[in-house]
Amino acid sequence: MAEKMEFFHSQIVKEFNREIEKYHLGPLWHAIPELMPHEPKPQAVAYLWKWKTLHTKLMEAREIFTPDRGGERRAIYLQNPGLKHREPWGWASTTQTLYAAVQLILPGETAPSHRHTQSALRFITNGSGAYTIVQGERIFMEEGDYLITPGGLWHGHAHLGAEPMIWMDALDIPTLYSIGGTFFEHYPEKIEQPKVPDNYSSQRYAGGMVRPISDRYPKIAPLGSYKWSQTLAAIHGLSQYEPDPYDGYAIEYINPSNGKTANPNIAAWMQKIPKGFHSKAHRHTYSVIYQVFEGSGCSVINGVRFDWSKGDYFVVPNWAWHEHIATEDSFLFSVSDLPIMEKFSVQREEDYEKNQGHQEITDEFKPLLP
Ligand code: GTQ
Repeated sequence: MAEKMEFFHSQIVKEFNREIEKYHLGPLWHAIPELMPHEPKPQAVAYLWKWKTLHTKLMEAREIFTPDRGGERRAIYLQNPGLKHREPWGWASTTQTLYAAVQLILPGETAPSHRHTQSALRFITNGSGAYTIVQGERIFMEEGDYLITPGGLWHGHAHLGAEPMIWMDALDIPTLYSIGGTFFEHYPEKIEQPKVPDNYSSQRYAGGMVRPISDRYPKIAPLGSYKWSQTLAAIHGLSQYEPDPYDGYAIEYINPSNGKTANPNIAAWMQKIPKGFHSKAHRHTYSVIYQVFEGSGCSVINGVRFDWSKGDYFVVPNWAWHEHIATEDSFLFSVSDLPIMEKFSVQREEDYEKNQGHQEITDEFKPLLP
């Protein structure tokens, strides 16, 4: 070992490392521990954003940015402090692979139609009365609904209701950015016009897990929105039985024509953590962004306690130990890069075995200064 250290710190090695830099070359012997560690060393950090901050900043943005003036959406994204060094704009990375934002649309506003290679999803947290139009289908949005816009589909939004509406966006922006797969196009008109009846896909799938016979062969996004009433019914059905030790009563949104995740690159779950439930800790290679839809409690992430309540967002980075505790009946919406990890065959999970599956709490979360 000492011999190895001597080698790395010897003058001749250091000089050579510097010398080859001039030719845009790099020494593997120096880089390998950082590039290929024994297990994932996430650059994203565990973090939490309070609803009060998000709401205040969105309200301040009401006049700063309007879709009419800027031609885009009024969305503010959650920048992971550990990934800020990514240029430009921190790659808008909430985790290493995913972007999450809060979006505000006011009555009368229109967010123009566009399409891109990034997959998008929305989870409606506040208000109703706006629709999103995806490939000619107007889908009206209500609190608790989950909506998808897989890559390549036209989508725009307009608000016909009377109250401001806020939702969560999640996209695979950092992944597409890093693999060089970004394409983006504006729709020729401001917003696409309807081509099928309103809420067409959720009516076609009103029965839940039964599909129209014409959807026998897998289709991209045969169902554009998953209504809260159905999600809640599924959770109530589950919650008569034993909870999952790690996640309480959790369901995954799937594509009803092929059984896979609703959005090909991004998994989405809704979970109920009943009052008093304390989950066991585990870790996995996928990272998760949570939105606290209802309730309050805390999550312990790598020994640090993150207290959360309604409206907050928090991130569990990849390979981080985590467990949840609810002080009231709580509903957590979450998105993860599980399908990406599966595509690269790196999905792994590990139980926390010490101390009956519970971590020792060594600290509590405090926001980082910029
Ligand atoms: O609403 O279509 O937060 O295209 C980022 C990119 C939202 C959207 C975002 C988008 C959208």
